[in-house]
Amino acid sequence: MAELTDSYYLGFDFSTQQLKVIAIDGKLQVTHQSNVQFDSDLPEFRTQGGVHIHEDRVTVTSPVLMWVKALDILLEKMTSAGFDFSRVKAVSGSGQQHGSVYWKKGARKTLQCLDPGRCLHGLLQDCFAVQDSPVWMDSSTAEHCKNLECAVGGAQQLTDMTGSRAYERFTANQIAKIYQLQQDRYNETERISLVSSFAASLFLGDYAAIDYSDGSGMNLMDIFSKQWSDTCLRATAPQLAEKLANPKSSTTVLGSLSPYFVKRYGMPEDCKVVAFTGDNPGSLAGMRLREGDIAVSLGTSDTVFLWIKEPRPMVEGHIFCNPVDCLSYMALICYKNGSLTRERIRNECARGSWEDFSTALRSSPTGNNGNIGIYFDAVEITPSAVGIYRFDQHDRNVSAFTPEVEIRALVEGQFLAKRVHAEKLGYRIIQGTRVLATGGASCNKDILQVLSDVFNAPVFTIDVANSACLGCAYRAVHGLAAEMGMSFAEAVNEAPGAQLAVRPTPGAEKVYGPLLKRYAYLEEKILKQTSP
Ligand code: XUL
Repeated sequence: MAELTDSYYLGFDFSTQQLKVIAIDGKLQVTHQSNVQFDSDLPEFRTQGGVHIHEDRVTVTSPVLMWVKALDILLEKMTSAGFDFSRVKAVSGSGQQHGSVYWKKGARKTLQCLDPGRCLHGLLQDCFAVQDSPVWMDSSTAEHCKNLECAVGGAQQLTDMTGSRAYERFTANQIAKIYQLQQDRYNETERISLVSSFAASLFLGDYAAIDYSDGSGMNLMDIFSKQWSDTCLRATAPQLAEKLANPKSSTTVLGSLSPYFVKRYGMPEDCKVVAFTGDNPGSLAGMRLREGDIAVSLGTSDTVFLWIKEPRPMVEGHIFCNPVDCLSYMALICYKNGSLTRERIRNECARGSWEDFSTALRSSPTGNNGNIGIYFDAVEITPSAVGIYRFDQHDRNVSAFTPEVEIRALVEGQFLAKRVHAEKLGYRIIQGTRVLATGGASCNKDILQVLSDVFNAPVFTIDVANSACLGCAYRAVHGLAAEMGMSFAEAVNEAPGAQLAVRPTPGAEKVYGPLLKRYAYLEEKILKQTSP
């Protein structure tokens, strides 16, 4: 027992606006947390929200040295707070997905012999060929996306192989842009890292491999063979395979910690570095999603995370390799019309009151007497469409619903869409499936009841503040356990669980079965009518 509470595991999260750390002990209890805010703690880099939005409005970058300096500050803060580094058994972490870091020729040597008397920021000043790293908010690479899709035979072909069609923020397209516009910098580059593998490299004192899960967000990796696709590499930039090196499983122990941290912070020599991954994969670990589970985050935008065994990549949505089980996959689906649309309908149909909104849900029948509504106030991501569409039980267009019908149509429509899209990607509800709900609207039981009824599964709520960071502390624990053959679920079994919120209403399945089919049909119909 003493061994369990005596050991610490660290999870770092290099996110867009801040660097965070969570320490847990061997009983998976959080013992320490800290963070560094880029804008306020590092004002010299003049970022807003951790990024620089360039004059063209579409180029978005972050200074790579800001991330390095943030790590110096965070570790100093932990020292001042009395954190006992000597007990740390393993570290892991996550980074905002898709962003890329360009290490200059010779940087590997520098990483391998860091002087513990100096800060990382000073030591790594000259290690980057590109100072301003492109990040996920960048949308300047439309032309490179077209080229990449063309090179592999189209959007669906690229999706079939890499799990996603070409996206502007995805790393291949960012690398292609750097090669095209800054060829000298590209040629000076010895290694290209993702934000996650860059951060792991700092701890390892050597270049860290890109992990399969974050590597799936690049439009470069074949998610089935887990190797770089030659066609994608060639279409992106020359000599790319050697600049990326081979990806590795997300649960890999990459090696022992760099002597720099042993000497400077008193961390143990045998402390291990477990592969870092993307923040969304990190969150899946933090939520402890299991096979058959679905997590629904109901925020400004709605996001769905799925655990999938046999994925069917579609041009809408992303399939990534699963960060905690290398035989599985995870899918991510993003919706733009989330809370803002729910608030608009609440304002228009429930006098701005969530209570009245809930009353309307409780007093209207499951299945809304066959009425279906599709509400895309802003151009939706999944699917790409805009406008408000209402249908009666015979699929006839209607121009308005009563307020009560409108409220239920919105909530049912949003959840029917999520189930239809999830199943298109290969998701299946199985015995024991849980729906994990998070985000603002997850505190409304009447909304959760509809969610539970549409998925015919119990809904649990979880606190996901810092889920990526916590998930990576769990992954640090699992990295060591995996070497002894233990699964992630077994390794983190003792962690605090999710709270049961609601169970499906008996009979709901019968009502929603036909509605799911109709929703899929009606969405297709809208897309056909509105596509140019
Ligand atoms: C996912 C994505 C964002 C970033 C944010 O595809 O682009 O969620 O990972 O950190």
